[in-house]
Amino acid sequence: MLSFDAVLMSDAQSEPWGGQTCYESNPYDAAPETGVTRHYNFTLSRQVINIDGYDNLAILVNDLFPGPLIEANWGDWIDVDVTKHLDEGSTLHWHGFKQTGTPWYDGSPGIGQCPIVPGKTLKYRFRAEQYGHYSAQYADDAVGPIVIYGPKSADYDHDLGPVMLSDYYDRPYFGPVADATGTSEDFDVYVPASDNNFINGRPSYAYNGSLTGTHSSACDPSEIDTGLETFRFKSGKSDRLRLINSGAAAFQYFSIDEHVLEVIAVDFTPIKPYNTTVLPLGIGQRANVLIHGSQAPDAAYWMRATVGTNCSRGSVNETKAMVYYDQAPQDARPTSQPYYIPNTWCTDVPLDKTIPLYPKLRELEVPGSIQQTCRDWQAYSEGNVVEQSDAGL
Ligand SMILES: [Cu+2]
Repeated sequence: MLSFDAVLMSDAQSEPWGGQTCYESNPYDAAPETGVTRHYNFTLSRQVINIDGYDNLAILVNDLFPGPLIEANWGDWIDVDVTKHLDEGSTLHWHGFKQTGTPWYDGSPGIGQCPIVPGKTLKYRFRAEQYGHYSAQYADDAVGPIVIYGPKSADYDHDLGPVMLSDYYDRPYFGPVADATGTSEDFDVYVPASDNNFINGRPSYAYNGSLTGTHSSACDPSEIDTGLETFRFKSGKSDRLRLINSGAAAFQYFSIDEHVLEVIAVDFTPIKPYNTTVLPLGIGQRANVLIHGSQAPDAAYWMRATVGTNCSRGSVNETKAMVYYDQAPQDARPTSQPYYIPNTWCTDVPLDKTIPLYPKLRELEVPGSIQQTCRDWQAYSEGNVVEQSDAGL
């Protein structure tokens, strides 16, 4: 079963961008005027969910975890009516969107907007200026995928949709956020320890029973057999996966045993395709990969999201999903072995591997590789205290 069956809205193939291509049109500022608005209704509420054996008072969008998929074509407008049934200050952030002309809808509380009033609705309205995929983010599990369809940069047979890799916390965000932004120099304090790791909101390790409260070290999670996220490949066909690190703190390495990943886009930029077996993704990063179904029709493999433990901490450092070819028996548990994962200091893919297809983007100056070293947001060495009732923008 796929978590996001709705991927590929019915008119995604109408290609309203006309003859524009990834090679000749700037993916940053050439969005077509489609005249189309995609409308969504989101309701935020706190509810107890139990995904991995622990009761967790989570914030959900429309009672779903992960939240619902948003889909649009490049150039469309997206309207989201967000109704908040929560007593705490909250907004929704649409990660990856430029918000040209609509900075107040970026969803940063105290900066771009005041928090939504409890019981009230705020209409966010912004344009799909770029194409690719993104996530709407909020701590405490209110997170969902966004897919914007645009000119194709590579041929493939099926779009399997979003694959969200995410750390998970069986406790409210207040504690981990306080630890991460505090003054401690202790790695075991300022790097919050996650309780689990998920692929599309599904664990492959769980705690035993229906537990509440603080984890004790005596209670270790163990591997489970049911409820794992599952993907179906076809022998001889190629599939597109839209990877998103939608987590709060954990650096992820994505891999599928015995399969090469052809990377065709990173974040919102189509690139010259390159091959790899293990793909690193920092928080909020996205990548489009093609899998060429090179294995036998009855084969099954593990897909893995492995946490980079040199910069992230957690009780579960690897989560698996199942990949079945079309004739593989559904009850067969894969026995494949992982690729070696170079657990270095959580660095990005070297920039000489990610060459944009649109030539002008190659001329931009880039500040070297990205490292997860930033702990809090500072301007001129001063911390920033946000006044929620007086948004700065
Ligand atoms: Cu963002």
